[in-house]
Amino acid sequence: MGESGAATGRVVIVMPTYNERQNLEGMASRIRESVPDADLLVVDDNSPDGTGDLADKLAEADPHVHAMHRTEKAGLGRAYVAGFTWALDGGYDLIVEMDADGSHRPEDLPKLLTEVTRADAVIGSRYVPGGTVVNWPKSREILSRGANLYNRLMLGVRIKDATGGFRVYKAGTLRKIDLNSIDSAGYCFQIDMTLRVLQAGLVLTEVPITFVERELGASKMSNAVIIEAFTRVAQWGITARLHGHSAASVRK
Ligand SMILES: Nc1nc2c(ncn2[C@@H]2O[C@H](COP(=O)(O)OP(=O)(O)OP(=O)(O)O)[C@@H](O)[C@H]2O)c(=O)[nH]1
Ligand SMILES: [Mg+2]
Repeated sequence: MGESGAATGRVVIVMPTYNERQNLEGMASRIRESVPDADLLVVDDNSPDGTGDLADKLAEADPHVHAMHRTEKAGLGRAYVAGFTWALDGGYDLIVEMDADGSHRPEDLPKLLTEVTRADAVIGSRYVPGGTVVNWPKSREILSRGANLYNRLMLGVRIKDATGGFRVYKAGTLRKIDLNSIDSAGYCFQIDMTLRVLQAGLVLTEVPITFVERELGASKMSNAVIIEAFTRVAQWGITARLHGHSAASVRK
């Protein structure tokens, strides 16, 4: 990241998309401006709105942009595992997770990439001092804050925003995690990854971000996604307690 003065090494931003045609081009150009040396991998699940075709066009026009096409909507977790595997095979040093809907601001990338020099992974956090959420209805904020409180109580994680999806992982961090055993489809994937990093005894830090509610396109949040997270967190939490420790403690 010569220009930004942030971390060194090859950086790739992995961005899962499903029906994000209205958001993708603007996000791609903001990313290219904010971190000019970084690459962007769009992981599209055959979006009916043509997001995948647009990703191909952007990739043709710019060697820093890559498009991966998957056959059907299988959840953001599976898209990320495919993208991470591609990134590790490609020899990238830093792998970024980022939504395509504008909630994660590309202008915050240099800050996250600087922070990861002091950690094994970094979460862009809405809930540490200085973090904010813009344009959320109260009900949405209550759901997110409630989910994070539930995670802390159930799992024993001290992380304030374990569901946050704006992150940077060092390649070595992802190599220590068995990506193929991950079976969380929705935002539960973020909690799953948080636990796996902590269980590996790695350093996971949070930096404040401003999270902006999407202005274009539709949210993929659903009851099924909420229920997946709720039941899995309960399973992880209770199983660990039965073994006499918290789910977030280091595996011996
Ligand atoms: N490839 C792929 N991407 C997905 C899938 N589901 C969601 N995404 C992408 O993952 C990112 C986050 O999805 P959102 O719809 O914004 O869901 P969210 O951020 O959890 O929920 P909101 O707070 O309501 O926006 C976006 O870039 C989506 O396009 C999926 O099944 N496959
Ligand atoms: Mg979103």
